[in-house]
Amino acid sequence: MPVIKLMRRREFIKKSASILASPAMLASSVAVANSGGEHPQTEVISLTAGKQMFKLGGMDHPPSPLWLYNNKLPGPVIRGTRDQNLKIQFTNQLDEPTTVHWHGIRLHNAMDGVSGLTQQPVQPGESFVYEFTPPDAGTYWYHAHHQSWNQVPRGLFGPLIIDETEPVFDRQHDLVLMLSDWLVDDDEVLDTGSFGSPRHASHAGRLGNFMTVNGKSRPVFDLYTDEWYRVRVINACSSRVLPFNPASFKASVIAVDGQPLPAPRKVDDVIRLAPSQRIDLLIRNDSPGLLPLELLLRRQTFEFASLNFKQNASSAQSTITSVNQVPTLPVNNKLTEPDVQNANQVELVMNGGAMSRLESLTHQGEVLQGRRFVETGQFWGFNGYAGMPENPLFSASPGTSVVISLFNDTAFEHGIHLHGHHFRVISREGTELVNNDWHDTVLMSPGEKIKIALVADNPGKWLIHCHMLAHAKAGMLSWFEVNA
Ligand SMILES: [Cu+2]
Repeated sequence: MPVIKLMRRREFIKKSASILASPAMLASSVAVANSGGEHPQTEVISLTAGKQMFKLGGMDHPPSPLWLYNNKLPGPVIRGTRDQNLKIQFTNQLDEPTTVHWHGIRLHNAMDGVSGLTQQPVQPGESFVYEFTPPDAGTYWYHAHHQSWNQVPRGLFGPLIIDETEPVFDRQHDLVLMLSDWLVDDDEVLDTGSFGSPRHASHAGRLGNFMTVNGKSRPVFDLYTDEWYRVRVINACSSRVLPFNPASFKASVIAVDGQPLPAPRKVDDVIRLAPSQRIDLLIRNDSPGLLPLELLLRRQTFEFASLNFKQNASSAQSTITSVNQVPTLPVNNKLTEPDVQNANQVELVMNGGAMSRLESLTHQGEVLQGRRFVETGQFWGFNGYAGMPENPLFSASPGTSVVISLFNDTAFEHGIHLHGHHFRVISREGTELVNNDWHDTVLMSPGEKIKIALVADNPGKWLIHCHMLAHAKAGMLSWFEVNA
C-alpha cells in the first residue's frame, strides 16, 4: 500500500499560520439571479475549461500546470434553486475533448455529460449548453466526464449548490469545503508523469500526497460562537476515501449525497466518505477558539482545515441561526420509494485488481489473462467483464423498482456511483439498515455485500461505475437503461 503522507510534518508547522478565510471569501460564487418581475428569466452561467498555472495550496507554493474551470480552483460555485432552470454555457479551451457531468443531479439524460454515452465530447474551441432543472436541493458538484481519470485530478471540478426554495441558512452560515488530494513531486508541483500509471490503476487508484480545501492548504474559517452553521463537505479526490469523525467537529450530519436526513443525526464514529460523496454537517460551537477539522488516516491524524470561533459582537447576527432551536432542512419530497418486495433483482460483483484471486476478465470479446491485463490496462470488472459492455447491466421500464445486490470480491475499496438516480442503501452483510439513507454513491469495503434499492424512473442510458477514477478507466464501469 502506498504510504499516506499528505504533507511533511515540518510543512504542517511552517504553514499552520495559513490563510484566513471567511465563508464570504470562498471560491467566487456564480448565482443564478432572477431578473425580477412576473416572469423570472434564467441567467446564463459561463463556464470555460482551460489550462492555467496555479499555486496549489496558496501563494507561498510553487505553480502547477492545472486544468481549471474559469481559471479557478475549485471551479466557481454554481448556485441554483430547486425546481428552477439552470443554464450553463460551457466552452472548451483545452487541447483535448471534454464534457461536464453534474454529479448527483437527477437530470435529463442528454444533460448528464457522459462522453460517449449521453453526448459526444465537446471538442477544443467548441461550446455546449447544459440546461436542466434540479429537482432536489442539496450539495452536489460538477466535474469533467471525458477521461475523468486524467481531467479531474488536474483540477476540472467545482461545487454545485442547489438551494432550498426558502434557504434555511444564509450565506454567512453556509460553508462549502471542497477537498482534493494531489500527487505532487518533491518540489510540491503536480506530478503529471504518473497519470495513467498501471500501478495506481490496479491498486487503490491515484492517491495524492498533498491536500487542498477550496484550493488552499489548511485554511482557517472565521465563525461566530453560539450560531448554527451548515458545512458542506465534498470529496473531490479522484481515489482517496476521507475518514473523519463528525463528533470531533462538534457536528451532526444533516444530509448525505445531497439528500437531507429526516433529522440531524449525531454520529460518534468514523464516517468514510468515498470519492464524489458529500456530507452536510450542522456545527455550532459555544466556546471561542480554534476547532481543528481532522482526517483520521491510518498512521496519523491530518488537520485539513480549522474553524476559528469568536463571539459575535454585532447586534445584527442572523435570527435564523442564533436561536436555540436546531435548524432542520426540508426533505426533498420527489424521490419515489422503491417497492423492495416486488423489485427486479440485479447482481453486481466487483472483480479484479491487484492481490485478486481472479484469473481472467472478458474485455471487448477477448479473454484477458496474465500479461494482457497490463497490456490492455484493464484490471477491474463488473460481473467478469472489464470496460463498457455492449449490453446494459439491466434494462427497466420507467417506475420499476430495482434491488441491486453488490458484492465487492476484490482486495480494495470501491465507491460505486449510479448516474441519474438516488438509491437507498437497504442492507449491509445481510442486515437491514435502520438508517437506509438515500445515496448516489456507496462505498464498499473488500469482501462486503450490500443491497441498494431504487426506482428506475429517469429514462435514458445511465452509467454505473467506480468513482475511484483510475478504477473506472481500468474497466470498472457498466451502464443501465430506463426505457422511455
Ligand atoms: Cu474502484
